[in-house]
Amino acid sequence: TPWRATVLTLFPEVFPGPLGASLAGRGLREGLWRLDALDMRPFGIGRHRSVDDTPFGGGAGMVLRPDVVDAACEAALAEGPNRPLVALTPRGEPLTQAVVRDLAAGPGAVLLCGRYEGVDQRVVEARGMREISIGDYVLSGGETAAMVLLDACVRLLPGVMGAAESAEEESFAPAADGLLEYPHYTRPAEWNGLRVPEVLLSGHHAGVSRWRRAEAERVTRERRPDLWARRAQPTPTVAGEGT
Ligand code: 6GU
Repeated sequence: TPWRATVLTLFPEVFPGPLGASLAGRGLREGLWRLDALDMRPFGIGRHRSVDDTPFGGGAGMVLRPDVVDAACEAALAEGPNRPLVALTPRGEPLTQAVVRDLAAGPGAVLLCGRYEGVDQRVVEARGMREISIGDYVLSGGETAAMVLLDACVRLLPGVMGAAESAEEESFAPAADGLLEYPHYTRPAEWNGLRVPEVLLSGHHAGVSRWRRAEAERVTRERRPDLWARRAQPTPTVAGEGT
């Protein structure tokens, strides 16, 4: 049974969007994972199928009703039980590669896309939803955030990424020691008068490795002092131990 995502949304027509292309799209077509966009509108209340209402206490915008969201959750979990519920919201826990690895290792996820000013907090808590944000900026809705989260998860699933696109040594993978990636170059060796760094043309593998490590460290120090401070420390070794 493949990794299964159900997206709860008022805009089901935007899915799969970019997830239908490239490696994620091929994986979808090959049945390596599954994506269902579940329209919350049919769970709306009354003749107008209302899904939202004005916030208690006043303020701008509209809030998704807890009864509507709860019914949509119930329908999603009936189709694929034992999946974590995720609410995409700018007030959530930051999305990191550790969160992605955790979700990708499970059976899938049910993703609630907020719209308007947000979702009634009671259903978030009653359903034990994990609130997740994709960064410190404001999106008009959770759909694009759900796509980001799914892209990050799906590329870790067995068979989705080819050997050539190995997820092993890139930024944020454990093997990268929490550093940003070194820069990449391809042919031609000179373009518009700009040379590729000579060490990369040398065929000297140890030299290439040292240069890449130094570049990864430099760019991490310059752009991400937060990551640099928390980077993996070299493991102390004892003389004569190991190989
Ligand atoms: Cl998950 N949703 C919205 N609406 N805005 C965001 C976000 C999510 N993450 C960052 N900004």
